[in-house]
Amino acid sequence: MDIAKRFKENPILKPQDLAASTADLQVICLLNPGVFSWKGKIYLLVRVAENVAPQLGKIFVPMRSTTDLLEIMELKVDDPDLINTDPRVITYRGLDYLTTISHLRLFSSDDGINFEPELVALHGKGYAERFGIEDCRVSKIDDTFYLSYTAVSDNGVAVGLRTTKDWHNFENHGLIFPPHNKDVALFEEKINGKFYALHRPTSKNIGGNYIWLAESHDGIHWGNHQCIVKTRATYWDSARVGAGAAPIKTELGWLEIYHGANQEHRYCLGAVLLAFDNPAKVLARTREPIMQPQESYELSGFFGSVVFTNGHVVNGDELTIYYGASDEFICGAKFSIKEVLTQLSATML
Ligand code: MAN
Repeated sequence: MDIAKRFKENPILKPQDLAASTADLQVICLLNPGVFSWKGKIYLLVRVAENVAPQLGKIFVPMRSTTDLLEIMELKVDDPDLINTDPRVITYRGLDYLTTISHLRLFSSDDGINFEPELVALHGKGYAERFGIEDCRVSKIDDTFYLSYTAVSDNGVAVGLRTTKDWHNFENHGLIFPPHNKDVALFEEKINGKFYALHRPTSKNIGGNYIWLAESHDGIHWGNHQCIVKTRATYWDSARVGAGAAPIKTELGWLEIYHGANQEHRYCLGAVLLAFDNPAKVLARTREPIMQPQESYELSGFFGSVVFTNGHVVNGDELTIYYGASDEFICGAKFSIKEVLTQLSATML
């Protein structure tokens, strides 16, 4: 059952609201913000996806060179070596490329609804981020913000980590999970002295797109990987599942809002509950989505029928998620944590 109370102001950010990062580019879509509250304000670290202006009969593929300069590969739509069936990704001569290049831009707000741009912009750096950086989770552990994001390049889809204490100086830790992996959310407190993170490796042959748990002594080097949440045949989350933002501490356990998609690439949100001192143990999982694409801005856009979250703020019982709608707009919605837990308790395993 959809129990989300969407902001009446949705969408709260649209591609037209932003200037492109350089004169050569246009902002095509805004997606999947990381979220945190800090010094009395709410911040969104928005994924900004760009490309050059479209031209009839042509496809442009933006990427960075090995020295981090912007390069555009130009293809003809009728090129026999081109497979162009997904607006997000093309295949050319057997290799996959993204149709936009993403970076991350910071916005702040006093009321959680009206957001103003800040000066911070993070771009891909180096060979593992040549196709951009995406869908950043922001977890605050002690006085450090951990930014775990999808790093895309011709080497694959991997997970990069940068840390900051002041949103001014950033330390780049390189890749913390090699390809193919994404959707990494660090728990915001240590459990029995160890860091924990959810991640989503993909296996193209045996296995699938499942949520895994990993542990670490320093938040950078990860081990003891355990597969904890799988796709469910015939359900709304039959093709892929992936973690949202950092798990939320509740009276019943760690509450994780996750995304699931079916074979038709319809993305919905669900919830799982993990045991406090052993988050590898799944206590409950919603059968139905707690949110599904239904508003016009969720049903049609750059890639329709998508609600996807990787950021939220918690205030008592009120959970405010920020989400990407149809891979184009930034929106917000509120949940009652009690209500989500009620849905979950019906499925206690
Ligand atoms: C998928 C989608 C895209 C994303 C790529 C690379 O195709 O999630 O939005 O750009 O993966 O992560």
